[in-house]
Amino acid sequence: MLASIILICILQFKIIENKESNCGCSIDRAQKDNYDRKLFYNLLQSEEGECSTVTKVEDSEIYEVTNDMVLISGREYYIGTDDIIIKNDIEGPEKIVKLDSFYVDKYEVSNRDFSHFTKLTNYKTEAETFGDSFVFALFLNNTFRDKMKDFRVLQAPWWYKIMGTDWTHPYGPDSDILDVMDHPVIHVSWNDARAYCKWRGARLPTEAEWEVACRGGQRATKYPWGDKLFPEKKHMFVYSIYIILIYCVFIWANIWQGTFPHHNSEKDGYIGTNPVHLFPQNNFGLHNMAGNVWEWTEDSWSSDNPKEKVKKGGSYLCHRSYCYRYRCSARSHNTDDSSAGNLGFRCAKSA
Ligand SMILES: [Ca+2]
Ligand SMILES: [Ca+2]
Repeated sequence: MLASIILICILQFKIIENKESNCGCSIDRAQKDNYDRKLFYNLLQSEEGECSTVTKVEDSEIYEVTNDMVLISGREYYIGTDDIIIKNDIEGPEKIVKLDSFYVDKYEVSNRDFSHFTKLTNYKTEAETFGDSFVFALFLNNTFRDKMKDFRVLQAPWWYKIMGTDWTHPYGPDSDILDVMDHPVIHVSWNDARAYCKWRGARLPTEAEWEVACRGGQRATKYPWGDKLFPEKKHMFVYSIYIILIYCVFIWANIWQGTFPHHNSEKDGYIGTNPVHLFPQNNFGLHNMAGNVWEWTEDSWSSDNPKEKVKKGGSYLCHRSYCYRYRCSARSHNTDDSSAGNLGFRCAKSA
């Protein structure tokens, strides 16, 4: 029995091992008006070659699409919440929606799958076209961060607009994705995400579809797995004359632990993104609906501004103190051409 209990805990630990109020919620391309590209390049050149090496994915690598889709039956579902936490986000009230049957990706779209798309179509993302995207402060070295301080987002100074950042260079021009091919693709805009899904014969999920998928068939639960963030399970057994208790903590999602934005304790094992197949699946078999990366949906935030698109699920930068949005009913938005290091997507398809 002791061996069984230890095995349970080891398996849970393996899951963890293997496996933001603004957390990137307001950054958008509209801020490019204040962006001094000449200054950026002068600063970059003064780095004595640092951040100047461009590493690309080898052309010879051809990847298969590895995402699977899960069928969710059409019927009436509850979405939204009466337990509203962020009022300005219009999280509630709870309401009934009637959905037709649809498929949704089991995983967030990975770098591997997105690279398959770009190799076959020569698709160029908006971050590649604009020539920049937003990188979180902790992923820049101190010297470079200091030089780039004028390129911070005013309302969220932990975001830096860095030239040469795109999905293959997620942390600036000297970074690459060779070791993170199974992590979610980031620095992709709503338009990029739509193009990818269309290529696969799919589409982005509507907000209602995404939220139903997140809840895994449950009603009014905060998270894809229930109401408690990281549930504990107690195992008791008798060894010799002793009664021994072992506590195993179930970690379900990659969010921010510690004090945002300066200290991340990495209790869940990750300071940045995690591989798309890690952390437990919900009742529908879907991984990382909460946390890891925000996910684009098809819907506009409001009819007044159709360019603002709804994103769901929160990210590895979300902390309860600042961006308690890793809940199924939580929502935020960005313009359709925005990209950032914590924003990805998954596809859906009508059944
Ligand atoms: Ca984390
Ligand atoms: Ca996610």
